[in-house]
Amino acid sequence: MLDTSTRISSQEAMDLESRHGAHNYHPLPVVLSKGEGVFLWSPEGKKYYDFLSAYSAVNQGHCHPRILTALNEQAQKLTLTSRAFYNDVLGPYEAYITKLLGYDKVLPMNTGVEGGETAVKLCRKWGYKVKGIPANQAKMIFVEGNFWGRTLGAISSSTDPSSFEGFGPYMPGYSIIPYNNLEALEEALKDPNVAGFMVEPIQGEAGVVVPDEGYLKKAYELCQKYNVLFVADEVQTGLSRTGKMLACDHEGFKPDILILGKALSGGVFPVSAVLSSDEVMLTIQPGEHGSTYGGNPLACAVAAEALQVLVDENLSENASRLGEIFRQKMSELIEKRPDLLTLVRGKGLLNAIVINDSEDSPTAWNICLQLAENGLLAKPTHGNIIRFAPPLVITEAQLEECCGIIEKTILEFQK
Ligand code: IF1
Repeated sequence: MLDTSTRISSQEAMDLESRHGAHNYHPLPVVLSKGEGVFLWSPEGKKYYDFLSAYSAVNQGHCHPRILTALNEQAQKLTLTSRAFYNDVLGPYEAYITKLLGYDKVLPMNTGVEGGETAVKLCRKWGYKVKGIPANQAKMIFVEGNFWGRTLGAISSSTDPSSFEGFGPYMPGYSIIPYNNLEALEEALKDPNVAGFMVEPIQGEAGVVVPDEGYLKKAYELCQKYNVLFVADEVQTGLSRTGKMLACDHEGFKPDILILGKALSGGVFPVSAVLSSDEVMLTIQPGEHGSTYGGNPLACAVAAEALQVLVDENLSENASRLGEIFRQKMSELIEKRPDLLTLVRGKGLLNAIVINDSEDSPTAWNICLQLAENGLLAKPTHGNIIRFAPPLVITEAQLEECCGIIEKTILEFQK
């Protein structure tokens, strides 16, 4: 067992990672040792507000007591059976989540990208067995700027060289069209071999790119018109983050296939889920898809509690209300530093500011370094964009304090 009783220093932690770990990340030089609610602490006790929320995986706040209790209680009983057998937690969880979100069935997986892969496989199976697409001819439509994970299936749809370069050859059967462009979508949908259209309601990694009001609903209606499955990747936008349980709820339609991850476990354990109708879900028969940990009792106990916390603590409403305040404050700040800031955009508590500098400038990174010094953690995405996404349990007073930290940092910042 790792001896964590004697806390190592931040420097020791970074040195150990550099020496013994793959270098597939470039983290901010911040080491974290404890998390609670909206707060994180370094080994030396420096306290931070978390404005990244592990990319929207801790919507419920770090180490939420109810979710930890669910984890600890189930962990004392049974953690994993594999799906070779039934267990007494998966069924109740499946009943709960399908009722809560209004779907016939759920296919439980572990990571967000496994959810995406599952959704693509469901589209293809449905395409062959229900739509009648000729064998191995099924197409998937994705949009420029998408990000749904790091598997070969996911990066094959990417338009970001840092995601796909050097990992070819790529998955065939993909069409990539512009985001937020209904004409391009309708043109692509005319191909009778298209099985599914996968899209993020708001593009997270691309820099919190919010499409035009009505784009999603009209895209869904076009998919219905051409008998194509609309797949919403709500791994990052889902679960109250944008001010509704699902980002698609803002436009009042239900995606044919819904992918959830991240905050589905409140940041406590990798849990993802794909939800859909019987017509779609039952195209996959026993033995045709799954995962060792998919639907394990521990994940189900944690996820059920994590979902209930969203509902009981009205986190969608909190995100919606405080998001308005945040964007208003940022707009006022932009007027004070138009040389540095261009705009703020987002929905609920998924927001970003665009820095008035080139994509490859160090400005956004340097601002984040200064924010960390001032006690607030955020990270740039795509060079000149800083995402701001605190846990949804943040109070108005805490948000005001954080806006003060961001304002102080921006007003003092010199390029
Ligand atoms: C990393 C990015 C965000 C996602 C959406 C599926 C997945 C993700 C919309 C896959 C994952 C994570 C991956 C994580 C950082 C983070 C991220 F910067 F990589 F792109 F949020 F924007 N759909 N996003 O955002 O879920 O398999 O990771 O559980 O370090 O790669 P996953």
